[in-house]
Amino acid sequence: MDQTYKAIADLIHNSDSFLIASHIDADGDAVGSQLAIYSVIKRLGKSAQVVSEDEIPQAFRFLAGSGEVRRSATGDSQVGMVVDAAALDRIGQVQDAVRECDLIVNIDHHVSNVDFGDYNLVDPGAGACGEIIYRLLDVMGMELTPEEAEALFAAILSDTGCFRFPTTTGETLRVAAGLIEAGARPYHVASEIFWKRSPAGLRLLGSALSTIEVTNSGTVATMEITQGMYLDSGATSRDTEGFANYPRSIKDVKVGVLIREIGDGLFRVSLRSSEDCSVDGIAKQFGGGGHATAAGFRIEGELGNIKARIREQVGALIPESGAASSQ
Ligand SMILES: [Mn+2]
Repeated sequence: MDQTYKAIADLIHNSDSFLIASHIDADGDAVGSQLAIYSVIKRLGKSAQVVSEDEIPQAFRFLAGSGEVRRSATGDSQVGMVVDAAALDRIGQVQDAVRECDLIVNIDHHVSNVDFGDYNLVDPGAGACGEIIYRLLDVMGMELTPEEAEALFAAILSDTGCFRFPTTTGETLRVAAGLIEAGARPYHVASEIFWKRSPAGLRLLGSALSTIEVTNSGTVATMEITQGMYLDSGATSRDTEGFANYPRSIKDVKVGVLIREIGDGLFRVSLRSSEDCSVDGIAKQFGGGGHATAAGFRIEGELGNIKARIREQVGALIPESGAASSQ
């Protein structure tokens, strides 16, 4: 893997134009990794564009450069850099522009990554893609600016659930320490991501919490947000950052499910699970992806049916014997 770091570092130094992309349903790791590499490439005097098909969530708009993220690519780029995406189809329409690039660089930490790049820097042991970017920039000999350090810190903080998920390693914390020394402010990043909720967002959380249903002998909890709930609360999908952790936080629940209606009859499902229960396979079955304990997918249909299908799939995963007997 060390050689891959070196090869990508050389490629960046020797190329002129870059298209930087990440997965749809942009999250902190996607945005933070993209913005850090974007900033470094621009500092090297090269041309770069950073593209995210989906809007940058409000929680990550404090990051420097987030206003420069485009919704679609323009012109040709030599190098297509794809970060935090297990496969090219995870980046949405931007994949067409990435495929047009002379070379594709794939930097990721999903165990399900399909090595779609000409260069594949995939480390499933990394807590966040931001961790890999940190090492790459080190190999490139780049000293991070405080803004770049903060983008990577936001990536790691959000993808490790504030250093709580089992993906957090000593190396994760060493990288985080390096980022703080380079100028990242943990309190500032945490406040921007987690403590900027709107009253409307909390009203939405209140009505979402009241939809929680615990099934499968107490091991599965679902929570839902419909279009009507957005209208009633005055909140938007941007206010739902972190909501997926609530159903999973119930005692004895092994899989928490958040179902958000993102269009008429179209839903985005987020799965969160305990360490002994991998949900990435389920997300994959439904055409999505993710990690062992945090995954997601989109699905069309009727809400009741969707919940039934998810409970069935998740139920097959959880051994009944270990389940709690009551809610
Ligand atoms: Mn990630």
